[in-house]
Amino acid sequence: MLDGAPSADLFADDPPQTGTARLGPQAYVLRGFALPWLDALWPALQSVITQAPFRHMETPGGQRMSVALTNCGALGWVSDRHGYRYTPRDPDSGLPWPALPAPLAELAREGARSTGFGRFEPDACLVNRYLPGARLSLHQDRDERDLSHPIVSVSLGLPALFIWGGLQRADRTERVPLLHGDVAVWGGVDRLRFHGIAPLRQAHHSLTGAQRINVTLRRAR
Ligand code: MD3
Ligand code: FE
Repeated sequence: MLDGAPSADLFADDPPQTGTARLGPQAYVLRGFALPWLDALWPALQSVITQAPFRHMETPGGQRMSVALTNCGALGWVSDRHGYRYTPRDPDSGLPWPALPAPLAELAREGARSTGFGRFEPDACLVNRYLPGARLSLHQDRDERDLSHPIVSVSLGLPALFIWGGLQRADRTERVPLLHGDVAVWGGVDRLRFHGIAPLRQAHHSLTGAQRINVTLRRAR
């Protein structure tokens, strides 16, 4: 097997998993939690992607990201030569980001509530698209103003291997599959964990085709 590639026993159209995996004291993966929202969520996401198409951003170091992204909600995460930040407008169109779809906000609130984080009102929603081979290198999410808010993420389509590390870049990492419909919620002592996504394996998913979509809902300010 290729180093860093997801193990061969992850199949795109496997039946949904259930239950909760606890990655840390305040980090959870709710298996299949998004599935009841899919009928509302998938068309809403298509509308967002039509209004603000996926694009590859450049890192401050000048590298093109293999993950393509877009945003919805009041604020969107962007990266360019000047750094990472949240902006109220799509830099490609000059327009405000599309509105945050109600079912996504509801899913985020329910995910945070059911893992003990209490009230959560996201104002930023980053949508990542992985095609086969795309990856996200080890990083921390620290561009949000108040790091006491949790983050809720929704995985759709092809399975990915999530790389879960510690509070230091050099800490040992674990690999955790993230499957279609899984919702991850993390905050508190786990908010600044280093994490990433291993290169996506080529496969087909009945809803998304040959791609994985990950949506992260955040409170950016
Ligand atoms: C982080 N996205 O957009 S979210 C990102 O699948 C990002 O696209 C990844 O990292 C993606 O910044 C991963 C899933 C996740 C789950 C649990 C975590 C991220 C986590 C626990 C701690 C820190
Ligand atoms: Fe991240």
